[in-house]
Amino acid sequence: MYHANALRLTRLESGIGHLVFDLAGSPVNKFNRQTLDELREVLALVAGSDLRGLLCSSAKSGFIAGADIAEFSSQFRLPASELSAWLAQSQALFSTLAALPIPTVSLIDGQALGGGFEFCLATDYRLATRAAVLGFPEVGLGICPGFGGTVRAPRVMDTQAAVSWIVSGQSHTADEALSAGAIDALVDAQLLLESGIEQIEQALQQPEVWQQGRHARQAALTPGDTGAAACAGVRAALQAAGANPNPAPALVLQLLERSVAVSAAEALAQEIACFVSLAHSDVAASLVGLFVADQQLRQKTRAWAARGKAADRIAVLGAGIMGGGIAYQAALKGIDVQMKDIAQAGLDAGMKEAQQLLGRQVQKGRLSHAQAAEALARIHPTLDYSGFAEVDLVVEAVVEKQAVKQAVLAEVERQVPATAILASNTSTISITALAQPLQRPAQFCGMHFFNPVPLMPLVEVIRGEGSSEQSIASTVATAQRLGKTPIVVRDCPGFLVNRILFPYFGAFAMLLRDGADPRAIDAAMEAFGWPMGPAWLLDVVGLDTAVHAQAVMAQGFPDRMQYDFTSATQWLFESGRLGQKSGAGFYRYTPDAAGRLQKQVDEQALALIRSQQKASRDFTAQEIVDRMMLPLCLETVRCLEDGIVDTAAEADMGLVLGLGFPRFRGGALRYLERQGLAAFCALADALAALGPLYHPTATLRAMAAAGARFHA
Ligand code: T1G
Repeated sequence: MYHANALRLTRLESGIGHLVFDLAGSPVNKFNRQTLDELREVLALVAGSDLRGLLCSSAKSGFIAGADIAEFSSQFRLPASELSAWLAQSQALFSTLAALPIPTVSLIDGQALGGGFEFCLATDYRLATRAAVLGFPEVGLGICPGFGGTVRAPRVMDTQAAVSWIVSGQSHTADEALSAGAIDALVDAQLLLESGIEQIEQALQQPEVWQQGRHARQAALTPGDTGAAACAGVRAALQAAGANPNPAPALVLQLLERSVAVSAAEALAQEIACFVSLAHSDVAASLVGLFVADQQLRQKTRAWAARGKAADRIAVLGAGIMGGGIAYQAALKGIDVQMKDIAQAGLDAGMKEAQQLLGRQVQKGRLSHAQAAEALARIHPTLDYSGFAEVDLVVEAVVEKQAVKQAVLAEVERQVPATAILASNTSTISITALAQPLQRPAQFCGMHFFNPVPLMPLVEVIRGEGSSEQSIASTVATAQRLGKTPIVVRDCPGFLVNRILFPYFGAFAMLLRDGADPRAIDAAMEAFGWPMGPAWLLDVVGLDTAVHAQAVMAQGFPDRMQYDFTSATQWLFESGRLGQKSGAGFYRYTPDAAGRLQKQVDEQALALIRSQQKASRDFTAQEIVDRMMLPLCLETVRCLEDGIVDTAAEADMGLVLGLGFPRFRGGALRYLERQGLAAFCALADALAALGPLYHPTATLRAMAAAGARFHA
């Protein structure tokens, strides 16, 4: 009856229509403009036909992934009137579906999220397989459902569950959906179509039951009943969770509190107003921007990985925290690992680290005891090079000293097959410099993991001057196989993430020099959205590591990273404070009953810092944020200009994944862009006396003058 790019409609023998979603050229079905246009045509066709009922299903592994998020960035820049009109049109479409004069059934196998779930809610019945995943992820994008979800869900499902699903943004299994009343029945995948036909026949035999359901979904939920009570429960939970920089959960809850008490028609209009105000927020722009950036990054990664070959067998040199973590990660993903160290004690520590990490997976129910034992057996500790003749990739994770790394790399190069790739897990040292003593520099690159390896998703894959495309492609493929998100960057001291982090630490050092209290700096930066402030972060990194890395950065970028004063980090380090690892740094750390380190104020450290300050001085939170964020953002700009990273999207993703840059701010370049490039340069000029870390580049000034942007 209908066959276009996204939708097909066929007439089954029984006179029932079967609508199939199958968007050409896309791995998922989504409501992009074209699909919505086709849906309009199909519904008009159905309304004018003699079909007895309508079944809706998907030809892909998922049902429908919602509205097309890739279209949001441009849509959300539309003025309120145009954005409202788009939503009103889509809502009207779903209302047309809900009002068809025949029974309608969604057959859900796989994900039905956001607009995809809203579609299902507009049909009379929902049958799902065990593979179904349902939910409203919109708040995670800083918005709320916009195709009638806030109106239909509380009227179709258990109201409290509906409110909680919408406000939390979480996805739910088919079983959860059944108990929440989000689906009518769980059905075997092979019987889905047949069950749908039965459901329609049943509705046609009992039209009053079928019609009654529709009528109930148009009404207000009576005040004082489940509607208000449901919202009250969720409000208490939301308040208990504390302040959230993302306004969407609180605003959508406010919307629901109002809209459950009015008619469906009125509630739909209220939903549009809420959606538009959220869509115009900075947070939505950031979160949607990150979704698109992630999509772009994944496309690049796929292209790289397709040209390479993931390692089947790897070796790790150095069984410290990083080496042990990398070995664990590889073993977890089914890869055999030789873990070499020069000391038995090192190997024991590395094995203990892996064992503990696997034990935690068992505790959390993610691995069985047998699976954990199998993974552990994949790690082969060794003091010599046994097994190295069979490896595809060696990750060097020995002490962060150029001469030591060079010697170790030159030695291991003689032990591995000529086809093997060597990768250094250095965090700062130039890959080109490390390649100097190697016979096969083309097969050498950087592979920088972040600590703790199992939790941090980012791996920087670093191209030295001599690294071949093939080595980079295979290292990307291996990082992917390890379950990580690789970003390919060009070589320089610190690469992308640490090159940007160290100017931030430089800003911190200057604030302390100028009289600030480290606790005030941490408080301001945590309020800004960082998971931990810079003093706390330095304690986690280790003050010895930070001092050492700072020296490497100063040598690499003496013009702006060589300081003419001694930093507080250096003072503390010299007084024997190494951060968390020694129990004291900027703060003091004592383990609680569960062995987790608790951070406490350390008067001794504060006294030491004060003794180096000319005078203490209060800075406002805004002053602190400006002084801390400017060098970080400007270094990100320089990395982009120097070609260390290819795109603004990758730079921002790198900071979010590698440093925990607050997601709701979208990354350094988006944050900079939000302030306006000209305003940002003016702020930098006002702080220019602090030194070259605060000086905008000529290109940034030119972009500001031309009104250019980093992100489309
Ligand atoms: N829009 C655009 N692209 C999407 C998409 C979407 N909604 N969902 C998936 N993709 C792309 C994805 O980027 C990837 O692209 C490819 O499809 C395969 O995805 C008005 C406001 C559905 C659980 O937030 O959670 O509806 O890498 O590799 O692991 O109320 O994708 O091939 O270029 O992730 O099987 C709400 C987001 C929108 C769902 C599938 N919906 N997607 O996971 O495959 S807002 C979402 C997901 C909305 C209305 C509102 C997952 C998935 P590429 P994948 P997967």
